[in-house]
Amino acid sequence: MPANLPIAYYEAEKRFRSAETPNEKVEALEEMLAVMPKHKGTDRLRADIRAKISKFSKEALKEKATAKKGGIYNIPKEGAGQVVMVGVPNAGKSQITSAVTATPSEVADYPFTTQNPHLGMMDFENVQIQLIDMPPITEESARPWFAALLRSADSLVLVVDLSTDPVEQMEQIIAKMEEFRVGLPGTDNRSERALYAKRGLIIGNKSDLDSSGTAFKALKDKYGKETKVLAASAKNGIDAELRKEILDTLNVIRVYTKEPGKKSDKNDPMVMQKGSTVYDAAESVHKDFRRGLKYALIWGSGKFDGQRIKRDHVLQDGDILELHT
Ligand SMILES: Nc1nc2c(ncn2[C@@H]2O[C@H](COP(=O)(O)OP(=O)(O)OP(=O)(O)O)[C@@H](O)[C@H]2O)c(=O)[nH]1
Ligand SMILES: [Mg+2]
Repeated sequence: MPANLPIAYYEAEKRFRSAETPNEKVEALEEMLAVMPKHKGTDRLRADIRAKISKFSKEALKEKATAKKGGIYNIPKEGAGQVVMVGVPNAGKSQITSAVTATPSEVADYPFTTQNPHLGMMDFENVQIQLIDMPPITEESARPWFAALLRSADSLVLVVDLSTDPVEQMEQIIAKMEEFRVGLPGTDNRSERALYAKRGLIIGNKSDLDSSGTAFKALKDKYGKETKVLAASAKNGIDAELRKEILDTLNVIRVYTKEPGKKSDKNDPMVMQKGSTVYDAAESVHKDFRRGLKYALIWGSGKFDGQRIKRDHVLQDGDILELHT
């Protein structure tokens, strides 16, 4: 590194390193070039920077083309929440998505099978959850919208392949997520950069190939303290327990209403944020009910079935309410 570079150079270089898009990188590089003294000692460095500018300009163009083609910076949310599948190539993201939704996503034994986000709805006991199967997080051309989708997701499901060093895959995923400034609890030791803290879950997939469970244990030991780590085999099917865990990443509860003297309709849950009260439930039924609510009876988290409860009572998953207005 040649000596006597001005401070402005180092500042631009710092911006280059933290730039998130090729365009930002090109801008920073151009500035580095502009402020650099021109003499023999900087010849090589200047050539180097020019090469980088050319590389990132091409990338920027490619991103623009992909973005135009896909135009997928924002996918409207549906159902109880939006869950994004994240992983390196071939981990089984599409296989899992296909196993739990009615819209199969292309699965293949070669990497980079999935090129665009693929949407599906997962049903768990009549709650609909939107799953987005993504291209591998390492796919550079997906960059411009990848970050946007991770940031706007309600939760993330990280999928790793237990048959090929899952901890190493996690490290790759985390490094990429950090570039996008997205993090899960316990997966990020440089957490000050993880400005978009997400809820989520880690699935060690292909458990059918991890016969002794050593890969899973290593994964769980390293990442299981703050984020749930579960084993699965998408090939053999995803069970209800795992679907419930995916629902739980959304931090929601299911609440049912009933009419006096009748049974509740279990096919028609209200999905509410954890911590919601009887008031909130009344409002979900009808906006005027919040004010009009006189009293409520509860089956579930009360002391006994049919207990008359306070209107600020915090609801639990599965509660049944009889609202009186
Ligand atoms: N043995 C086994 N193979 C699996 C399992 N899940 C997926 N596979 C296989 O792994 C390969 C990759 O699966 P995909 O679902 O396409 O992987 P992906 O993560 O979507 O891959 P990309 O779209 O390239 O990122 C396919 O050959 C699948 O059949 C599993 O639970 N067990
Ligand atoms: Mg795929």
